[in-house]
Amino acid sequence: MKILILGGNGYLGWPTSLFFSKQGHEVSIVDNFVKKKMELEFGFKPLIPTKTLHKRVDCWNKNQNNPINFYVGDLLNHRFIKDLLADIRPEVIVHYAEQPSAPYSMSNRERAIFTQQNNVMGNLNLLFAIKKNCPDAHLVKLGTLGEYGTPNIDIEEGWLNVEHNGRKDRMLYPKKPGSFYHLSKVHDSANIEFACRIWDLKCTDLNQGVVYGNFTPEIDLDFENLCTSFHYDEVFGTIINRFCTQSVANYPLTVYGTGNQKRGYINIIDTINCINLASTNPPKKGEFRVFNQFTDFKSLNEMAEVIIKSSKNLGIKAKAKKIQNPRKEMEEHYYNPKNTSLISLGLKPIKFNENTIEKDIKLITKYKKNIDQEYFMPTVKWEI
Ligand code: USQ
Repeated sequence: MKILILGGNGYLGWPTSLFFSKQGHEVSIVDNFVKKKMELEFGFKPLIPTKTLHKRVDCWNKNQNNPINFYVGDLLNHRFIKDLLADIRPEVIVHYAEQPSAPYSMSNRERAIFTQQNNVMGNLNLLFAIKKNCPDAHLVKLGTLGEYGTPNIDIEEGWLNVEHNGRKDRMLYPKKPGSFYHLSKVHDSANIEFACRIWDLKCTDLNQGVVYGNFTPEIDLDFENLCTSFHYDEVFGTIINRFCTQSVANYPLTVYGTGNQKRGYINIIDTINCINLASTNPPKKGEFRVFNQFTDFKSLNEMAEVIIKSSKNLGIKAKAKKIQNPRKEMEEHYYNPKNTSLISLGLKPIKFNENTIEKDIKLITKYKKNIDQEYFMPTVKWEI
């Protein structure tokens, strides 16, 4: 397949590109490096030093016989993406190129607006470019499980059968997201569903849970030269990656509020397996297909427990500490999201447990001297 990875320099985009190249597909990457600027705004650095995209692509292309191409460009530049799609004519477009952080979007007005402009407008430009230059391409879009929020009913995969006053219809599942970032993905989903319905495009919207992990089989071929960006700070670091890093630093795991919030999780290797399953099993023309992409769901306290046990097995004495929740979110709630679609396509989930997390903790330990404890306590608050 000809695959275009948008946001191919990111935590997920880079390992996804390596995976597809290794499988023999023709891979092109696009990135505008805006994440670097966002990191610099806060002064945060990833834990593990990464080579520039140029160096990583060079290293990969020298050692593999299936080169990756890369382009520097911004989805906000409609002409750029339109011309690129005309040149490449991809069959699959994996879209990761969005501002990915909830705290970033909640830190001030400018960043809330940047998040929605960047994500929603970039995605719209992409939809127009697909319609014009490759209407048969399959758009695989990274959405988020957080689009649904924590409703008091079961969470279906994107759609809900509704009966109202004796009549029935299939509607987009009602959304109750928890940040301007999560909202940007809700807006994307609505725009994509509309484009599928009106223009006959085809899309898989992947409502993904919180990702954890710092290696994939392809990265492991040459970790030092190929590793991906791993954050543990309060803005870009996700919960499991933060907890594992805190444990290595002998810093109490920062559980926000009661810790009874439940979230869906997925290992970085399974993210890529899911993208692969979606890409190789495309929907039909005009279909807006939604998969919930997580393998496990747990409360933050349960998750902290697993990390504490795993750390103990490695001789690290970790503990959790409940701190005031900087976010406005439900801490006691019903949670039952479905995830049967990807499993029925063949996903064999990596279970989140003491053993799987051990390798992550060991790897973090190798970079212990880079940990900056000032990144741990949250300063971004939902109530400004
Ligand atoms: N949390 C803590 N302690 C911390 C950091 C976070 O208790 O030190 C809590 C948060 O309050 C929240 C949960 O952990 O209840 C998850 O927070 P997170 O920062 O790991 O995840 P979130 O902000 O929801 O966003 C992340 C990714 C985002 C993705 C989303 C999937 O940054 O790109 O869309 O996970 S989901 O959470 O399912 O919406």
